[in-house]
Amino acid sequence: MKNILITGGAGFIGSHVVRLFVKKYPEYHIYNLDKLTYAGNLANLTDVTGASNYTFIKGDIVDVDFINDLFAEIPFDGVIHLAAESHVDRSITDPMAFVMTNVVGTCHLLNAAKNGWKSTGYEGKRFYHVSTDEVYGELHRPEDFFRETTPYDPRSPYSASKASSDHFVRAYGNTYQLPVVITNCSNNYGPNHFPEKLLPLMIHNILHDKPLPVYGKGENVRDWLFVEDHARAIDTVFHTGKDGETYNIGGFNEWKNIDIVKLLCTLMDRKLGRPAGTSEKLITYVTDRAGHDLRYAIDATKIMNELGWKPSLQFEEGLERTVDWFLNNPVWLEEVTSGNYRNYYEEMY
Ligand code: NAD
Ligand code: TDX
Repeated sequence: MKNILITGGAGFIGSHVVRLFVKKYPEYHIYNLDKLTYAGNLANLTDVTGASNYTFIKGDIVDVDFINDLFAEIPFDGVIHLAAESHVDRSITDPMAFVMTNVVGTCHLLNAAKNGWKSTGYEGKRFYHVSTDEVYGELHRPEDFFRETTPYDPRSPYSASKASSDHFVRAYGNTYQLPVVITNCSNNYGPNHFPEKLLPLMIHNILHDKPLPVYGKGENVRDWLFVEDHARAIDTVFHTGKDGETYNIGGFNEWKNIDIVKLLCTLMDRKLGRPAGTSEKLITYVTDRAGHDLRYAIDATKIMNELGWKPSLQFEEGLERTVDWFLNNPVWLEEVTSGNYRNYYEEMY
């Protein structure tokens, strides 16, 4: 039995990774460590909660004593680190929370793994850091893509904190030979996406006939990947990626924000049986995000060629599955948008 620590497993992407690993690997014991911030939700994991190879641990990666005690208590064979503050807009209003969790928290985990694995040696161990394409900055020319060799140029407090954590992970690999691997992925979408992010926020607002706030002119471009495809990529890299390597993950699926919102409006009208054009009327252009990156686009050739991963879903199918999930889970959506979410929304929009 191998003990695998997944951090941030109650969040959007982490919950899909936990589910995949608990179900696919009965020979692993999966420990899900999560602080349960506003973004962490155990309702994302009801189908695995009772599994015999799954344990949830509530805790904060910034709490160094807690992390060291945990590594002393449980001999982890692998760490898949997803816990983070993940929303760019929140990083603009409260950057220090991002420094603490994304930078300091990551370093606590690196130290605990380094020290904990010292006695047994690094053979068979792996520290996998899940990161983002935003560390590479923004693109301007259509022919340009982010590659693993693209220099870092983070431009928001969020991306600066993730870039910093990436640097620390690589530094521990180089200095202490810690067996690390990093992936940088583009925008995910799918079930359990927290409705502060573009697509679930728009779905929620369409359902409530509220304005659809498009930042600036809606010209910014993102590359979208279905969250289960990201979870599969994490599985692939965790098991077959090479120590010290970086792999970019993306969907080869670029959309201007205004175009993706309009596509979503059309789909929602069809699903809700409303006349065509109803949802689009809710689109409202609002003040742009400060320092808003223009375009992200990942070249995922390396992971495709070297590890054989590729996206499995066409975007239209993934979007439809996403919308169906939100329509079939109104209680989940209602619960996460009550309480503090309302205060956040009122301050933001
Ligand atoms: P999320 O915000 O939905 O989930 C983050 C999880 O981390 C939550 O469950 C939260 O409770 C937990 N957490 C936060 N601070 C913690 C702390 N101090 N200690 C322990 N747990 C803590 O985020 P997500 O969208 O699922 O992203 C997961 C990871 O993937 C992040 O590292 C993010 O940078 C990266 N990523 C996200 C995307 C995307 O499109 N969402 C794309 C590429 C990379
Ligand atoms: O209300 C909105 N209106 C709007 O126009 C929101 C919430 C967003 N936007 C725009 C900003 C971006 O150009 O839509 C685009 C997507 O925004 P987000 O969903 O906030 O994602 P983004 O900022 O691109 O970052 C996401 O992808 C990379 C995740 O939040 C990060 O965690 C991940 O690393």
